[in-house]
Amino acid sequence: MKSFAAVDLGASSGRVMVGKVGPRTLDLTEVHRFANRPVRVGATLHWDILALYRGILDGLRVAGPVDGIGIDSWAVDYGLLDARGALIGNPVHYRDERTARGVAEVLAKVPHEVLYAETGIQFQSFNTVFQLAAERGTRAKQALLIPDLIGYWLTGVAGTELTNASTTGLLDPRTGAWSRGLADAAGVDVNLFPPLRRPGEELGPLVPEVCAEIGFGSTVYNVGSHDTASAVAGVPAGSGHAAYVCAGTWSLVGLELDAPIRSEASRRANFTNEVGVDGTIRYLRNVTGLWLLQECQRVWDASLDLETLLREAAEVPARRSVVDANDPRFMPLGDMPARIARACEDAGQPVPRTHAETVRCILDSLAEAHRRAIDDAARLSGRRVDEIHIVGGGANNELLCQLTADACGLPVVAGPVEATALGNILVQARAAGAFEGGLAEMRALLRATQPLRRYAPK
Ligand code: LFR
Repeated sequence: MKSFAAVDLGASSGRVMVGKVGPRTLDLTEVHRFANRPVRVGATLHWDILALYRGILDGLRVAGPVDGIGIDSWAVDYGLLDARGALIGNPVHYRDERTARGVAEVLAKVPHEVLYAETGIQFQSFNTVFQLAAERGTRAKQALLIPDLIGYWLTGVAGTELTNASTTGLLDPRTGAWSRGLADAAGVDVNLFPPLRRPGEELGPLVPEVCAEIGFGSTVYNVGSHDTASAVAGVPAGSGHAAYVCAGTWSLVGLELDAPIRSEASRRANFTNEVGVDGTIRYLRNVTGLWLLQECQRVWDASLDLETLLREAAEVPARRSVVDANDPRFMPLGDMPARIARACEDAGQPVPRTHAETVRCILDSLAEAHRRAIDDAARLSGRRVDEIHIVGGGANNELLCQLTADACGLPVVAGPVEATALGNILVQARAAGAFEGGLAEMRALLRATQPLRRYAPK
């Protein structure tokens, strides 16, 4: 049996998890969790990247000697390095509003029809292509996506991991290579990114300074470094008729396909074709997920107990107020309860008066958005869906799982909650020879070892 550390950075917290893996064993333990608190400096919202890095080093020290380390995080964001490899400023948060300028600049040169036909990537104002276009007069010599930046600090080796590279909006998912012509047309220098690496490729050994700091040496492996790529690898589906919802800050809702779909209907439905582990395509829609609830909790009292809130929300009559979860007004940080009240009012729906009613409105709205995304994915791909897997933190939310089953009229299998860390670890384990097989074997191991809960539609 071998053990591996998964570094999993989420929008609100980072975790270091240790997985012990053998041919029939998969045991996961969380060894360290730390807050991820963005910092506004002037008008710009930043990630506190050094605080995250410190959390990672602390976590690795607690993890103790492991046979490998894999890093995943949210997508699209990056750090810029100067000619000496030093970071130029803190990476900017994808919820920062600076991207509007980049969007206008890129779309004036390349219409979205062309971007989509080439890359299959959904329109999001924060896509890397737009963010890079908004960087004016930068003296950067290199751009490293967040997990690649951490990997660079740990090993001294710079690479661009493929699944995350696909979210930049600058990569052709059919060839797995940069779309150089498109990048040139958009005025973005794709040479800022170091060479592409596939999940499972070794990145390199830890540098001596890191070994001294954490107390052991190890190897960093490329994994599905886009958290959603690792989460989808960690979906315990046994059939080709499963849809997934990776439910966390976002709900990423869709299907695993062999090839991208870049039709005009797909573009209009804003479905994305992100590259997955082992050359799969993650055909999905970003639904504004539990972010809605997280922001409400932040604005209310942080000490409010989520379990109590959810229990009370379960007693509120169903579907009294349902709003469009993807309404752009919900994107930035802010007073979410007020925005939801306003959205209900604008839609001519009863305005929630209590915390419980607001929570119920959020969960009914997410369940409805899940249903719409699954219906659209099935229609656009011509695939039948007969089961829904909910993985990630949202798999712990019983009300959300039940409401999703009810809205879709399909059974929901909930779990694993830590699908991302498990997907991260299984890719390392395979690369290190502790496990053999493809995604099907990984998923069979997940079904055999991880607790899953079923919800029948009512
Ligand atoms: C989820 C996620 C989504 C991506 C969003 C922004 O954590 O990675 O897949 O669209 O964050 O990067």
